Amino acid sequence: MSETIFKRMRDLPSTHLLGSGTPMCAGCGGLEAIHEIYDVLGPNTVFVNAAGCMTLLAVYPFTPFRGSWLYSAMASAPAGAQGIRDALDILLKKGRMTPDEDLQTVVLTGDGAAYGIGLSATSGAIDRGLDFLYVCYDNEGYGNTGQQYSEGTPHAARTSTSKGSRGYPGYKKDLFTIWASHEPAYVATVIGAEPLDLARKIETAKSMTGPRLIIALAPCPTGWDYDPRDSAEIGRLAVRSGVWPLKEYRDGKIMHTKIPHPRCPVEDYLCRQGRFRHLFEPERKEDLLREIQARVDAYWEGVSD
Ligand SMILES: Cc1ncc(C[n+]2csc(CCOP(=O)(O)OP(=O)(O)O)c2C)c(N)n1
Ligand code: SF4
Ligand SMILES: [Mg+2]
Repeated sequence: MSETIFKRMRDLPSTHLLGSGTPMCAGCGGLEAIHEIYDVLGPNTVFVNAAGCMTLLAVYPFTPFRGSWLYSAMASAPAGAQGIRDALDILLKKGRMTPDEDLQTVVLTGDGAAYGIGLSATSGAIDRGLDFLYVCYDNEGYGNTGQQYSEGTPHAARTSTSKGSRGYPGYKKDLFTIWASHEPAYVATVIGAEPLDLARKIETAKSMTGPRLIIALAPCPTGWDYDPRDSAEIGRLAVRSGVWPLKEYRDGKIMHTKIPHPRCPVEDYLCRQGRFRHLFEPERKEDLLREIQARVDAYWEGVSD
């Protein structure tokens, strides 16, 4: 890399992600969320990333971040974070690093790692009270390898491994509740299309210690099959339809941070995405549409705040 590019990188605002050359798809909702999250977290951050789309952000020895980046196997990012946190603590204890030089340890993975392959390592890290922030960008499938279904895939979505006329037969795992049941310091859902809600939650997480977990729904034009320009609108529809509740857990309580009222029909969200086209063509699958709507309605009936 030339001296000029280095200079240009040095002169950019220090909290800004250096994203101009990233090889991500246009309209990537995961990247949008990470941009916004990094703007709040700032440069004193070390990322521990499990294999997935965001791994492409780092091309050794460069990353678009000011801080450091450790690449790990899909199952082990929280274990990597433990090693980093321990090393930082030793340096602090020995006086080889001042407290203001300390780094936030941030795990960054997709849903495949967070909901499935890496869940055991996450559970262990929360149990040990590891001081870390886990950011999951949830594009509801194994995006980097061609959008196979993951445990984050919603019911009836078509994926490259659920191509039948009724899509994925399973149901999206409730990762928020699984994490909250471990009683960590903080858990929140966010989406890049609601940047103020996201920024407030990252500020909250940044001000805390202990295990803190963020799940960002990540509209994915490539895996969800829609025009990249629609990403923000699809994100807003996920919230307005009630499909993606914005909420947080702290001190044993769950609070919704945005209650969509009135909720728009879930269909408004589904019909914008090719992965649900088979619910509308060649004929409407009324039973599936009714079931998906009924599940969302049942969720919100149980919400009192
Ligand atoms: C144990 C293991 N199995 C499979 C892979 C191949 N692989 C690399 S990235 C990826 C997809 C990960 O999905 P997710 O965590 O949702 O991230 P995304 O690709 O959607 O960003 C897979 C299966 C791997 N690296 N390790
Ligand atoms: S496949 Fe989806 S999540 Fe991955 S880079 Fe492309 S838009 Fe982003
Ligand atoms: Mg994924």
